[in-house]
Amino acid sequence: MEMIEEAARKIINMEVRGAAKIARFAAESLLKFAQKIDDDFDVKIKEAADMLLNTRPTAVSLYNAINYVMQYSGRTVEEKREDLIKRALEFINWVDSARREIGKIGVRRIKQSATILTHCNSSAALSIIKEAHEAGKDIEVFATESRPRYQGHITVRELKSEGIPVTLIVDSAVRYFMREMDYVIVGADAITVNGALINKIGTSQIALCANEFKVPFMVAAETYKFSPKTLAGETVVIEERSPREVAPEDLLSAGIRVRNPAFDITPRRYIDLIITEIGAIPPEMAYLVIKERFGFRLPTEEEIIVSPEHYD
Ligand code: RUB
Repeated sequence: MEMIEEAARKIINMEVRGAAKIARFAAESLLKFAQKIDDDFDVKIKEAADMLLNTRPTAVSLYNAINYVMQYSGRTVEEKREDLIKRALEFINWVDSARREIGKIGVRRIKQSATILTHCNSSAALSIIKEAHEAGKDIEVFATESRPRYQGHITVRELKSEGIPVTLIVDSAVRYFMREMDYVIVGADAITVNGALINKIGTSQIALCANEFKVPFMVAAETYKFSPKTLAGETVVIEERSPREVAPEDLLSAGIRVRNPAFDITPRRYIDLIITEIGAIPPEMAYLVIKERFGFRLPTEEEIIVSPEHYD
């Protein structure tokens, strides 16, 4: 279990972050752990799954990854292990192929010469941008810092290393630059049944601003980011992280109250298109994606409950 505790720690402290990477890492961790179980397979793997599930509450990808891998079957420990490993590998392949597919579909929406604004660090959004660059399009990117964790720094390094011209801006400069943008492309932590997007805090302000300037707002989201729990009436839990990520110790010890939500909700009316690996769809189609991907079966009570709070 030490190995799973270590994996959970890496997700909590954001050494592994971003919805796709978290989901892939969880599937990989369960696979490695399963290889080591000698007896009581069901009990031990369930304990590991629960521990991973309780790391970050907003990323529906984590929940979908774990549910996918945990639907293994078999009579003996060997059979169960084999099936779980097969399922984990299938999920990992889903993550990798979906990202590539999103790039190929998304690139068709990008004109020959374009300036694109992105927020945070999304592997799916960057897949479209990189694909456009590789296709010989004249692409320039503006990336927000994405306070308080500065994932924008990861984005600018990543794009620079691909030879894509990129400019870093503070989050509050979005409206100042919006008139120069041709598209906004962001990733997703979750898509709800009513087509709303849950993504890095600040995304909804950017969407409002894009709407004001009539700049198309596109979301790159693999289908495993769509939330079957919302079909059952659940809302997506918004993770609130430690005040220490935002304010220095002297402010905190002076009793200043800090709120630090990590994600926000963008209603579907501000979203032009969601680019998934099964096609570019309007947000109104979210229900159909959930139905196609996860079936009609509503999640059971046990599958729904995750303990939401996670402070450091
Ligand atoms: C990451 C974030 C990303 C989505 C999508 O937040 O909001 O936009 O997870 O990323 P955090 P990807 O850094 O807090 O995990 O497309 O790579 O799944």
